[in-house]
Amino acid sequence: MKDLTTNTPGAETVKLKLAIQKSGRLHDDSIKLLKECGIDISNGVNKLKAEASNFPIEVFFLRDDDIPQYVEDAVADIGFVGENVVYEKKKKVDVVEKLGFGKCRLSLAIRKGEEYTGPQFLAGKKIATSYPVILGDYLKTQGVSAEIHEISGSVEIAPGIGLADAICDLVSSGSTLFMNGLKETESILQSQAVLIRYQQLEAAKQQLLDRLMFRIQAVKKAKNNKYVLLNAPNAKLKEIIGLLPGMKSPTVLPLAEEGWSSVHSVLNENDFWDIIEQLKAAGAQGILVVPIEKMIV
Ligand code: PRT
Ligand code: ZN
Repeated sequence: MKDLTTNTPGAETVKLKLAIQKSGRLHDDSIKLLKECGIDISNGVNKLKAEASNFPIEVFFLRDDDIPQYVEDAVADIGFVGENVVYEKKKKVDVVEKLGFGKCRLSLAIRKGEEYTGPQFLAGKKIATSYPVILGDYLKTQGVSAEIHEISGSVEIAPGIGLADAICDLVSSGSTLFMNGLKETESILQSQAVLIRYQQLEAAKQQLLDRLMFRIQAVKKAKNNKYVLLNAPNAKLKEIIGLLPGMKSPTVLPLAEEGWSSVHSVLNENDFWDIIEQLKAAGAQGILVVPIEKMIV
């Protein structure tokens, strides 16, 4: 296949334009992900834009709310932004990949002392939110008619100052709700940072995006897996190997001590503890668990 990203002398260099949050909750993790993908950003004097020294990518620093619009308009080719913002803005962009950070949920909450009787509780009530579109869609699907009061910040104080009966806001630990005397009643959207793409991306840029996606997926896979080394008595080897999934099959090496082998494998974070317990019970010893930096399968 012809490499469309190789630039001929004199021709303009093809670069992927990526929009990330300028400052806020997603900024550091966005930079960290790029770094884990081997992309170094030198954010020099010009804080609006930065170039990568070792990958054809240009990074724009923007407010998260503006990122979907910039990507729809092809001012940026791709962006890292919360799903909550993507679904609220309803711009024409493709959601390509969940990035595994910025996790939160968009929830409804009411005063702690009140008894929640289901979505109908909200009928005729005033709900304060920065997410009128997502909330409006939710109320519609529930067949509930309520008044949506849009505010841009400090939504959680609205019931306390008599501005609203309920709120619909992002929650992660729940402590903001708790501190404001509120309780979560329904979670209407699970959200995390995603990679979005301009819908008519040209071939040369898509090829760059494919290279970036290859790296992002390797980083994500590595985070979800652990490398495990253990010692097994040969008599138990078959049983122990049977417990291990591995990338293909586990590596088995003889130990210096007669009758023992060293077994190496990769375990998924989700069933990690279950399998470790079973391995111990089956006679495995000296179990070492090592983080994986990149995983290419
Ligand atoms: O300046 P800019 O417009 O770019 O930033 P912003 O102030 O709009 O956004 P920012 O940085 O606060 O959040 C950016 C993104 O982070 C959001 O769009 C979400 O996708 C994601 N995210 C993850 C969160 C939270 N967790 C979160 N907890 N965004 C906001 N919060 C707020 C929430 O609004 C509430 O005030 O944190 C409070 C609740 O947190 P807990 O832990 O007390 O429950
Ligand atoms: Zn914002």
